Amino acid sequence: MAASLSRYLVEQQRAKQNIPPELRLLLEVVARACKGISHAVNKGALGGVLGSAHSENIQGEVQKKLDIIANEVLIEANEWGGHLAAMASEEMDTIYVVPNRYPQGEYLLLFDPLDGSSNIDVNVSIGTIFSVLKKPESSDKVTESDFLQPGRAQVAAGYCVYGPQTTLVLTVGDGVAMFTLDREQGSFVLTQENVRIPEDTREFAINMSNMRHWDKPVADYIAECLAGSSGPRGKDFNMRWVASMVADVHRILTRGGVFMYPWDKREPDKPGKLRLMYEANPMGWLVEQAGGMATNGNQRILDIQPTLLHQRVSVFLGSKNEVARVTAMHQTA
Ligand code: AHM
Ligand code: MG
Repeated sequence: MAASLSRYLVEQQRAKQNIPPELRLLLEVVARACKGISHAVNKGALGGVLGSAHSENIQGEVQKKLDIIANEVLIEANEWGGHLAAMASEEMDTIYVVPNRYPQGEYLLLFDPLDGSSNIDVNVSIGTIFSVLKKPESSDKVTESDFLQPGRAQVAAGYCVYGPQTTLVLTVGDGVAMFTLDREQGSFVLTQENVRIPEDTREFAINMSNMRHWDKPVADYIAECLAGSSGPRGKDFNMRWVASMVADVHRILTRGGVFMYPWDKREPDKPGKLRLMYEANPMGWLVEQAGGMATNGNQRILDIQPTLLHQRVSVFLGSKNEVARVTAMHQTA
């Protein structure tokens, strides 16, 4: 019988000692919350969950009802177990410290409860992204600055994509594993281990409507790809853009590709659209764990020292040789 997520976590701990019981509990709770979110997403109009919540998050983005529901599901599932000290979310201005009535654990959980919000109402894949850090030992009372650790300090990261299948993708620093939700059993079943991203690809993902706002290295790189077999690359490229990072990254983990959300001139003061702590860091680590590469054009994403919880970042990730190429083009620019 295929292994459940629980069995995978227990066996990983037995073999590698990399998933202590509190972390296992945390990951099982996150998976359970994702099951609940998957259920709400699946109900759609029948559950009355579509449409706008008529509120804004700290990034000034209008929240959808499901953004808020997913955020609440994750908080309620995680606050009482004793495994967490605090949580942070795209949908909350500041950190959520575990209330006094519950014991405090040593982990910090960050998430984008429902990534790809513009796709919720149109029935296109969306997902939950999460990142797990250890609370610094020096810290007594947990504060926002405890979260400001570079991505390489993550102890677990993953996402759950709500698409034709609901798939949970996880790393604890020992490769990437995928678990498909078996709705009859109500459990996540291990369906792929040792996920590897091909080093080369003929597929890129970028929002082409922003072309006129790009910086030169990005414009040059895409021009090369578009020139196809008669251009400098000597091969034709295909393009995909789901507008849900989870779905784009899931495709890249499955068959390769390069995903880009670069800085552009629309908001010159911001380093990009995507958020470092709960989007780029977990995705960057998953991609690296699968043999790919993730940079902001200048440096490895996981080496960026965060200064703000909701900090933004440029993102280039996926098949190693393409990410290396577009990154090198930034350096020679
Ligand atoms: P969100 O977290 O508010 O949903 O925004 C992040 C999403 C990513 O999933 C996706 O890659 C990107 O925004 C799409 O942006 P755009 O609509 O500019 O193409
Ligand atoms: Mg997001």
